[in-house]
Amino acid sequence: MMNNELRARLRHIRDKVESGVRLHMDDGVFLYEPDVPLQEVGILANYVRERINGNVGYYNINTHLNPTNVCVYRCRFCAFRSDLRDPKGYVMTDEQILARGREAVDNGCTEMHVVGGLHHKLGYDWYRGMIALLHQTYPKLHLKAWTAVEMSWFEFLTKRPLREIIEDLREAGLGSMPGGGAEIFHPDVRDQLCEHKANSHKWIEVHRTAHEIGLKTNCTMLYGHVESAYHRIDHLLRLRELQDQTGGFQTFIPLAFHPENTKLSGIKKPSALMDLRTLAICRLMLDNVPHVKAYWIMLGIATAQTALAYGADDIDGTVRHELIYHDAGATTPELLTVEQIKQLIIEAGRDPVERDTTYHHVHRDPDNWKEWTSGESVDKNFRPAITLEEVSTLTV
Ligand code: V47
Repeated sequence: MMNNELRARLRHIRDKVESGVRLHMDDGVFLYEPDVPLQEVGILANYVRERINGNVGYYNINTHLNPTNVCVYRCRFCAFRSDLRDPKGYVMTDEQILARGREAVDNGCTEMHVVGGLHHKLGYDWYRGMIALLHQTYPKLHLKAWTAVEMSWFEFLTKRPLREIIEDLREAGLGSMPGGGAEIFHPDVRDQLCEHKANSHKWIEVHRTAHEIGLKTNCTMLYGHVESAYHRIDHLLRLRELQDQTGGFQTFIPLAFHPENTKLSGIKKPSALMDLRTLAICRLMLDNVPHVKAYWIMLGIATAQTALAYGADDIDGTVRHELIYHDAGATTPELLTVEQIKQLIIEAGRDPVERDTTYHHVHRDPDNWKEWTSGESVDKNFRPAITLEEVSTLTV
């Protein structure tokens, strides 16, 4: 039951959301209180989601490539990584990588999501070479590749400035960057999860640099492990601040922790209710990011469908060869057909729209489905929320 004080605070937040006014740290932490009904948070997030994205549910046709799982870091939440001499460790050959590209193109994919481990013995040229090889062979396939953690590793390997490295990768064929490696920025939590890898300042610096040279990127948050509501909102506010400055994030993906086969396997996986609440709060706090993705691989299909009414407007893609979540116990399929993904969006009451990686409409040739072109941006009318200070300067 909500008491009067809770009701009044929620009404205040509702007023702000309905007037397009920005929420603050305290608002976000408050919305995580278990006494605040999930449905109320969901209704607010859905209001924002429909204001920004109408009734559309976006998807893409994509594949994953994890060229190596060998990694110098030992992040406690990761079930995918391998030590150098572990029998589980692998490094893909050029032939295997090209075969994945061929399979992607033959199946109508517009995007390949490329991330992996930071291999002890492989140099920057191996990582760059793979992008060049894929791009030269399959120039239409968008390469969304290398997280900020990998970019920071390349900086360490090459001793070159970040900007130069990202420009060099773009020249080789990099199309955009995924949002991984963000985890939770606050050092109290980050130091418990992955103390050695790129810290929050480095993650932000990499994305800022990418945005400055005109490369779009995504952003994520890994939740449901050792963090509190405060740490989650702090994370979102750091992303929001960068987005205010650059506008380079296109979508945010909240990632629910999957504990199986990790060093944190004693922790219980977040419930569907926590997944929906987190998604909704993220939609409300990140008022300047046009899209929020309910990644079906990680949430499961039923929760991803429900999430389309709790703030999400995108459910990622058909996906092939996903390993990071499946190694950590995900029981979702590794692939949905285009018909299945469209059907699950329709069942959720939304209109399915295929988009490319940078959120342009995809038009397919009706006589040859694998042939496609990108059309106009889906975000041409996007306007972020405004601050209370800005409201006071508006003339009526
Ligand atoms: O950074 C790793 C997370 C991320 C586990 O940009 C785990 O479009 C839960 O970033 N349980 C990689 N999460 C995945 C990622 C992503 C996924 C889909 C789309 C996009 C995009 C980006 O996965 C890692 C980490 O935060 N992760 N292990 C685990 N056991």
